[in-house]
Amino acid sequence: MKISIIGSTGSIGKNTLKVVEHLRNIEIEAIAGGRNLTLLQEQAETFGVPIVCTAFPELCSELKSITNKKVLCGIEGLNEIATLPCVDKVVISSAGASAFFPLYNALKNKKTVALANKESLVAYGGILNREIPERKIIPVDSEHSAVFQCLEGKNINEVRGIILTASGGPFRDRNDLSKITLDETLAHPTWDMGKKITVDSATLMNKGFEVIEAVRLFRIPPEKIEVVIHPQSIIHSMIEMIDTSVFAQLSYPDMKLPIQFALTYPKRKVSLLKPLDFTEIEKLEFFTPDFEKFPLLKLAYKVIEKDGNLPAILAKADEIMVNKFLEGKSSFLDIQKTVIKVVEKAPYVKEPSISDIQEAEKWVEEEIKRRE
Ligand code: MN3
Repeated sequence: MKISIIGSTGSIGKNTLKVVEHLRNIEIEAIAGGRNLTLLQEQAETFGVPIVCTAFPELCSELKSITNKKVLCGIEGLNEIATLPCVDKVVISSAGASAFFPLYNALKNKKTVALANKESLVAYGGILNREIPERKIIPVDSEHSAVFQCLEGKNINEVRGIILTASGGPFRDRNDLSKITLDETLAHPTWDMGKKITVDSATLMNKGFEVIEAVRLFRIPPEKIEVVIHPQSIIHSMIEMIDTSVFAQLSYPDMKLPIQFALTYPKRKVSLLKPLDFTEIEKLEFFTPDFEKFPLLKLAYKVIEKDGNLPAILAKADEIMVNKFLEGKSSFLDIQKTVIKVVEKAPYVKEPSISDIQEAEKWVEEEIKRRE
């Protein structure tokens, strides 16, 4: 099988390469990254990848100067990598809503996409479902991979609901969130992830996005999706059938498993994970999320209920505020305060086009600047 990877230098991208190395039967035709050109070049050498691409056009000549591979650049480069005729599967693991165009083009060209990027589904998932109803997306996000695996062989009409699990983040047991520092936030307990998603896990915004992702991926209404806090992160999500039977997918928390399943699907292969030892785990706990303390989760439900351009507005507002928090320019609580206000004030479009979504994102940028 031949694949291309958009976002090979990020956290999921690096794990994808480990899985490719382990599986042995996959050829990588192209990889794309951002600013880490040295790593991109090293990856291309190690895996014998003929085409490399940086998402930043201004880095094009620098990339050309350090590699003898074919070099592509910018959004055109990403789109080309997403639609290479010889490629069967495209892994999209870059961050941010800019992954949308490669995703859209890959699906239009009937590629199967192993998707780890959330923002593109949250912001543009409604458009994808409307315009490319037959789209083939295999989720890489661990919760959605779990649901996808549980749904195999089931009739969606016999599913009563989806139960998404959440680790609860580092502040689950903290009452006062006003003095939280960046360092505390980035010390996430169970999963090893990028910075943006680590902050989103601490605010539970990540779980809110995942509710929206589930609505998009499985075409199921939000009221059928429940979030349960499960600190051990062993159950990665569940589905409940109309007869009350519940199916769950369990493993140690390691992104290499959902990545591998997305690559080998519909087959399974021996993985790099060690088998679950239930006596070592001892206990699996479950709690109701605190919607008052983490209002962004509640907001995500409201937003997907109304849908339209609101999920895109939510995602953009959160992206900007999390970046400000990472740069030390705003507090932890500012993230939720500002995001809530921006979403409340947003001009609502019920059935947005691609340009409506882009306009909404621009509006968010300007609105947050006005508030500074
Ligand atoms: Mn997840």
